[in-house]
Parts: sequence; C-alpha cells; structure tokens
Amino acid sequence: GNADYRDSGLVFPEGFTFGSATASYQVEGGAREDGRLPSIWDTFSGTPGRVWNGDTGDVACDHYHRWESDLDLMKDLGLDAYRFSIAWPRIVPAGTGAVNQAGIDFYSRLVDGLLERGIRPVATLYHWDLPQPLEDAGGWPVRATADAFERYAEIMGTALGDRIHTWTTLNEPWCSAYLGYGQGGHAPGRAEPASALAAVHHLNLAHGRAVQALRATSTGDPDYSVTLNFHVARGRGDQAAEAIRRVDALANRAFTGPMLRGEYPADLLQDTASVTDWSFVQEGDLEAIHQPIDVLGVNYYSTVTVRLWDGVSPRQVNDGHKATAGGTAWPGSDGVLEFLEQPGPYTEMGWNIAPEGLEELLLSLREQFPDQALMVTENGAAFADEVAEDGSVPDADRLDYLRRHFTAAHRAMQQGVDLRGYFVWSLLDNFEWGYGYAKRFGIVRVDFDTLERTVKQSGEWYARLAKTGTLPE
Ligand code: GBH
Repeated sequence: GNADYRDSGLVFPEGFTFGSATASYQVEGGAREDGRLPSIWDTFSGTPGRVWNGDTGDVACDHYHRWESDLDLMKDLGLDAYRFSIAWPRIVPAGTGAVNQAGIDFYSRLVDGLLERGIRPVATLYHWDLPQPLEDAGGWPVRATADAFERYAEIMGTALGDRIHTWTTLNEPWCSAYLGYGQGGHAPGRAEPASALAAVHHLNLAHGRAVQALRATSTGDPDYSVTLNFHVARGRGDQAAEAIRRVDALANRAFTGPMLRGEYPADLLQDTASVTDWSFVQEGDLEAIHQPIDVLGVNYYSTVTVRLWDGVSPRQVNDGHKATAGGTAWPGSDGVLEFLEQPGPYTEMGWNIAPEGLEELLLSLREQFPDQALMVTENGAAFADEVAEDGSVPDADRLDYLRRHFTAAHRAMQQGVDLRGYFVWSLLDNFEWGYGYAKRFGIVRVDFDTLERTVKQSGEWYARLAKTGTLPE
C-alpha cells in the first residue's frame, strides 16, 4: 500500500549513489598496531561498566587486516561508494606532534583498492575516536582540540586529497558533544552541561577550519561535506510547538546555524543561558565555521516525541540512551523537556520505525536550505538476526525497514529534494558503541568468533537495488 511506504519498482535517477558506511573504531580492530595509540573509545571501552559485556574495539571486524576481501565484498554488492572514517589516532597518535606514516599508508592502500574496484571513497575525518592525549588536555570543550583537528585535516588533505571523492569533516557532532560531554553514555563519559555546549562550538569550529584546510591541500576535485544526525521531533501537550522548537534548536540548528548561516540561533543562546554565556565564541569564529559545502550529510534512524514538563507529574525521560553518567543530552532543557515513549514498531535498539520522518526531514531541509544538495549518509536498523540451517541470514525485518526508508527518500525526491545518494548503515555488523557487539546493523553478518562474513538477505536485496537503480520486489 501507499501509506506504509512499502513500495517497489521505484526508479532512482541515473547517477544516484548507492553506498554503505562504517566507522574506524567500529570495524577496524588492530587497535595497537603500526603506531596507533589509544583514543577516548579505547579508554572508555576499557573502563568496567561503560560498554555492554565489557566489549571493546580491539579486534572488532578485523577490517584492518581483512580490508581487501571487504572491498571485494563491496564490489560484489555493486556499491557505487564506500563511506569510511579515518582513525585520527593512527595518523597523529598523540593528537599533536609526530605524524605516523604507517597510518597514512593504510588509508592510502584502502583508497587505491576502492578506486581499482570502481568504488568512490567517501572519507570522514572524525567518527568519534579522539586521540586520548587531546582529551587529557581538555577534549572538545577546549579550543586547542579544534587547532589540532585543523592540522590533522591538512595532513589528510595532503595525503589523500588527490583521490578522495567526498570529504566529510565530522560525523554527528551532536553525539560527540551531548552524549560524550553532557549525558556521558559515550566517550569520554563526562556529564557536564556547560562543557557539552563548549564542545558544540569547538566541533563547529573544527568543521569550518577543516573544510578550509582540506580545500587548501586537496589537489583533486573532491566534494566537501559534514554529516549531522537531525532530530525529527513530534510534540505533545498544549506547548507541543515550543517543545519541538527547543529540540530543533539544541540538536539541529546548533550546527546548521553556524555552518550554513554563519550564526548561532538566538533562541538557542536563550534556552542555554542558565548553563553558559557562550563566551568561548571568539571574534572571527562564525566566519571560519560558515564554509560552503557541496553536500550536507543526513543520518536518520527514527523520530523523538517531546512534551514540556508540567513541573508536577513524574518526569518521563526516554531518550534511547543509557544514562550511565547521570547527565543530560539536553543542556538547559533538563527539567523542561520530557522524552515520551513512542508508538512502535521498534528495532532492536528500541527506536521506533518511522519512514515518514525521513521524508519530512528531507523536505524540511530543502525548505530551510533550498540550494543545499543532500545525501543520506546513514540509515539502517539493528535486529536480532538468526542464521538459518542452510547458513543464510533471512533478515526480512531489516529488508522491510530499508525498503520503507528508500521509498520515503524517493518520495522526497519526487517533491523536488536534491538527494544525491544514500548510504546504508552498516556494511558489517560491528561494535555498536555502548552496546558493544549486542546490536547488529549490518547488511553483512559477522560471526564474531570466526570473523566470517555472510551477506544477509537484506544485503542481496540492496545489491539488486544498487545494480539496477530500481527498488526491488
Ligand atoms: C549513528 O549514531 C552512528 O553514526 C553510528 O556510528 C552508529 O553505529 C549508528 O548510528 C547506530 O547507532 O535515541 O531515541 O533519542 C546514531 C545515534 C540514534 C542518536 C538516534 C539519536 C535519536 C533517537 N543517534 N537517536 S533517541
């Protein structure tokens, strides 16, 4: 039917990019090899009680050693592009100082391997693995981290800027700032609302400085981008619109404001005034952050439902993240916003399945930023897959999730959204951050005992989509 987004036969335009995504700490392993030093995620996962089951990324999918066969797998799947991230602690292991050539060589071989197979490299500089020494010096709440990132960007632009198709500066700075420094469920596990907002600014600054550094050093003609995880909020109660506005300010416009308009939204500054005076924003910063980008990366998984707390009834908070450090991902809105239980169905993460939210998000971004090309850089779902007797992985629920979200994206495009491509999260089952190996997002199964890969039914389905450009039956 139409209403449930379960279409087939939809044709995507010629040149639409079908890709898949991973991130360094989630797949690589080889955590202590060839000069890599610890990142905040090595420290966090090595700290008892932080990650489910004490899981770490020490071995992960062993992609660091199996990258060639993984590239063959991508080629078999017919992927046009591969979105991966570069581990900063392989490149500048101490965050500042010595550059590690062995780390550069790994990604250089990876990029060449992609190009040999006709797969476009889409590289993210930062998917959450901050070199631990930079955290020891203060982390993202301090300005020096943005300085160090600018230098790292310059190093990578010089090393790979002749071959990268799309550069992405940051993945989901919302998570880095608010989960890492506000709520504490992600590394480095700090629960300090004011630090979270300082982190927001220094991540924004790092983005702008990195775009400039990449542009100055890349000798090819790459596209420049950043990936944000937008919150699509539904409101409840008689102040529903106000609740949505607050979420939108903190989660979305805190990043799109400076990056795409060159200013922090006035309502954001007001909402957070009890937490910080934003005096870490220096003269010239907004200009540095406001760099033209070729494509805006959009990560979408589900919606959130919010209400302004009435101050009386027991407060409900259901933001889908373990509050390990007892902090808040919503500085200035703690005790103001309530995150409510959402109608199902749900994925294994407990996130509600809402493909219409993706269509709405893409339409809303087109309305806010009419000339900005968009790319879905992550969408996917965790389910408890079972291996059938014949060894296949019949993950009909994941296939259905993907079909419905591709349908939603197609509908947005029919309404004029300039969507250039779509990357499924994830190519492989991998280290799902605080959930360790308990949650599987892959279109390819990884057996974490043998490290063997098996293409799931959703992977076969996605291969047909990538190869034909038509949403399969
Ligand atoms: C992404 O994070 C990451 O980029 C990727 O590394 C990760 O593996 C993948 O997604 C799967 O988690 O939590 O109820 O408030 C996504 C993190 C998920 C955070 C959705 C915000 C909003 C709904 N985001 N979440 S809720």
